[in-house]
Amino acid sequence: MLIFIQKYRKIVSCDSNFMKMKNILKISFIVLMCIASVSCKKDDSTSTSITLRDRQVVYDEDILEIEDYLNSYYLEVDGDLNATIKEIDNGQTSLWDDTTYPLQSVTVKNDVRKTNYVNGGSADVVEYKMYYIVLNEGGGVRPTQVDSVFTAYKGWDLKNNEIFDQNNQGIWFTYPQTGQFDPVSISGFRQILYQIKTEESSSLNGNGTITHNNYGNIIVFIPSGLAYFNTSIGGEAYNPIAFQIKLFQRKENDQDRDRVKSNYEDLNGDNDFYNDDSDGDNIPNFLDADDDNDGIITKVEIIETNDGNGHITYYSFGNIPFCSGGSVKKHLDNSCQ
Ligand SMILES: [Ca+2]
Ligand SMILES: [Ca+2]
Ligand SMILES: [Ca+2]
Ligand SMILES: [Ca+2]
Repeated sequence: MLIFIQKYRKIVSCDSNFMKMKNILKISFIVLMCIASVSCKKDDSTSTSITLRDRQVVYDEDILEIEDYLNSYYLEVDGDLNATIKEIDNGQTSLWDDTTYPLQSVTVKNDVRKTNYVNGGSADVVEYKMYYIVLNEGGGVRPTQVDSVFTAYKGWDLKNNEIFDQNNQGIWFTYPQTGQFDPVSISGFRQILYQIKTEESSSLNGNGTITHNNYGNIIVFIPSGLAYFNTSIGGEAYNPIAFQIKLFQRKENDQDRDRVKSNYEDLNGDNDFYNDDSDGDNIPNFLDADDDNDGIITKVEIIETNDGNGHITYYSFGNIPFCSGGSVKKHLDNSCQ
């Protein structure tokens, strides 16, 4: 696995947009490798330069570095709300004290998973604080964790304040990863998008470019434990980083293809899609094609009409009926089909 990391480092030194894009795409693999074991390093002499460190200790350092940065740098934005952050040299107002674009924060857990099962979470117990600045909330919809999102972005490290990753056109990310090559963003990147909304509209220009209107635009400061941790992507290992993210579009998914959109399968509404498992079979509802484990797949249980000639309609989620005398929708109740 370490060989993969070493090769990968060479890849990200390339300068094409595609290769830059790879920086955040494959991070789920890398974080998993970080979590996996120090034993990964035994047979690879090139890995000895990076020691696997305790995540809480690293976070405690990272958050101090981030707060120092926020007090030492200030924000400039151009007419398109492209951000440039510079070191204070003449009394400018720090990011920490900026009232035009006020600093906010949210505390999250690392959502990288070892598997897509209910109990597949990583062993990372750190409560990560992420500071963020909303440049524009956006006029569209707020994405959920399991939607695909189309984003442009710019990433830079806080130690040198140098850009290491940029995509101006936009790229789709999908989480969780259900295919080996699905693009997945880092945990801190995807978890901040809930704070903004997608574009209000977009239009195709004559030259083939797309103009996005009133999209969500955010800057987030990410501890390394929610980013590249012990890899050297983004400068050095264990460095906190920042991203400016422009959220253009989202796409609702139906990961288990049961005709219930995944974003309706967070039954308790806590934005954690892995703790909703109606039948207790360890497969969360949004990945479970038979949510109540009664042997009839959900897609069949929610048929509204079927004329026998292949013309089938399905209930919208809100209209799926309950079983007689039941208290949950019938596809979640194994006492009836
Ligand atoms: Ca579904
Ligand atoms: Ca939930
Ligand atoms: Ca289940
Ligand atoms: Ca069923």
